[in-house]
Formats: sequence, C-alpha cells, structure tokens
Amino acid sequence: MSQIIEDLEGMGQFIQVIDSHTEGEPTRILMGADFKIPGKTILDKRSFFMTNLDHIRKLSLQEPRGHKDMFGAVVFGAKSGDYSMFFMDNNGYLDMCGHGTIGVSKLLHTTTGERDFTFETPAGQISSHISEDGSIYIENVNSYLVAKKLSFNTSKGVITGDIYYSGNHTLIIDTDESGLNLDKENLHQLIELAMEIKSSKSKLKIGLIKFSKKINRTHYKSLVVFGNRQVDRSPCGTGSSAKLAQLADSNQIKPGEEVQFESILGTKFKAWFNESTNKDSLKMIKPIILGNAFITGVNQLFLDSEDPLNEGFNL
Ligand code: PYC
Repeated sequence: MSQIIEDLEGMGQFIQVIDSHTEGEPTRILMGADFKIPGKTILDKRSFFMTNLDHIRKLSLQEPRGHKDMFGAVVFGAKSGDYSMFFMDNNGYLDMCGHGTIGVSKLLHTTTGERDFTFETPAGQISSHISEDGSIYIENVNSYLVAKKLSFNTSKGVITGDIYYSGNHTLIIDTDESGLNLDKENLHQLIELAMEIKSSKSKLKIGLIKFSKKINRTHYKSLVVFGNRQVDRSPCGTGSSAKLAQLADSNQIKPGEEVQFESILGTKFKAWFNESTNKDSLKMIKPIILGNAFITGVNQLFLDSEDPLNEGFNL
C-alpha cells in the first residue's frame, strides 16, 4: 500500500478522509488542517472553503469517490478539546448536522479517549458526550417555530407543513394528514415531491423536508430529504430536533420525556429536552439527540492532475 502511495506522489493530490456512519447515514470527515484555510471563526473558514475549495467538496463527496447521498464534515481541531466544523452535502453547505456531529464525536473519542466535546458550528455551539456504553448524545442549538401551516400546491395536491428552525430550517409534513405513504417503496415519489416543494415560490428558507408519521405519542417514523434529492438514512439529528420542538410547542411532550425517531432504515435516535425558554412568546428548546456511530474506513482519496473528471459528478 505504501509503495502505491509513493508511486503516486507527484502525480496529483492525496486527501485523507475518515468515513463513518451514524445510524446508517454516512459522514466523510475531512481534517481542516490539511488545507490552508484562513479565518478566525467557523463562518470565515466555511466562506473561504466555499469560494476557493468547493472542488474539494465535489471531488470527495461525488462519484466516482463518493455518491449522490454522501455527506461531509470539515473539522478543525484544538488540543484544548474545543473543535469547530462545518457540513457539506451534494448541493452545498449546511449550518448544522446532528448525525455528522455524532460521527465526528465518535472519531474524536476514538482518537483522543475524551468523552466531552464542544463544537463551534455555523449554527452555534453544540456539545456532545460519549456514554460508557458507547452511545453518543449531542445538545443541539435552540429550536423553535418559524412558520405554521404553510400550504404548497404540488402534483399530489395541496401539502401543508410547519417550518421549525433546529440548526437548519426544516419543513415538517405529517404524512397521514397529507395522505402520503412513508414506505420505502414510495421513496422516489417522496424525493420528487420534496424537490417540488423546495423549488416552489415560498420566500421562506427550507433546508430539510421531513415527512413524518406518528406511530404513537412518543414514536415517530420519518424520511428527510435535503440537498439535491439527497436522503438521510438516519432519523436526521436536526430533523428530529425540529419535530421535537413542534411536539414541545404543542405541549404534546413534557421536559425529560423521551421520544423515539425512526429512520426509513429502521434505525433510531432517542430525543428529549430538559427545559423550555420563551423569547417574544416563542417557545424554544435545546434538543438532546442520542444515537450511535461507527468508523467505516480511513481512506486516501487521490486526485490525478490529468483526470478530466477531476471534480467528479453525480448522475
Ligand atoms: O442529522 O442533522 C442531520 C442531517 C442534516 C442533513 C443530513 N443529516
């Protein structure tokens, strides 16, 4: 292996990535220190990356090195235990990601042995903790209602949903109320419907579209679509946070009460909040999301300087 690396030296660029999955959803982790990225804050760093290094996002997430549903995090370390990171998908950049934070926490715990981390993200400060049994919980940013009962005219009729902010702006659509089928067999129809809604004329920002089905009062199943037809295989950390905020807002759950969020794969996050605060009559909670992640690879990506498909592609 090292001989191959030596032979390739001088022919192009290596990019080391650490791959993980969180309840089925991939996070390809890049170390920010591998790139010369100036900036004091994570927003400065992300903005530099977007303008000057977007080809790194494309080549590391897209085919042939990745795939349409690959997800990325760029992490900047500090020996003090404080980290910063930003997130990338097949279409650009997100302010926050729950499954990605769990994946990065797993990697940092594996490499440092530490159990508590704080991260500066574009959405604000997030903390995580690794329990003795290996499960990982994160405390997300304040989550709250942005807009209620928005209607969208679609090829499936009028679809109504609420937008909650949870680090990302998430439109929550109740599948039973909208007459939608959340089975895996209906995946492609739901993806197309989500893209129709995203491209509608709504002036409000929508980052994620979460199709949510109530199984019982404390158990919900969901599918989250984001980026360009990208599907979260996990229950989605910010999507679950948004739903938790909606349940708290309508007094359907109390502080400390645990809710299960199930993904299209059948994997689960547990979530709860400890207290709510009010700002200008807006109820806010800080969701806590519990899940698990595993490292799946330590990979040297290679960009041959003569490769005409150097940035990769998605079909
Ligand atoms: O876990 O928050 C999340 C997330 C956002 C997009 C994909 N996963």
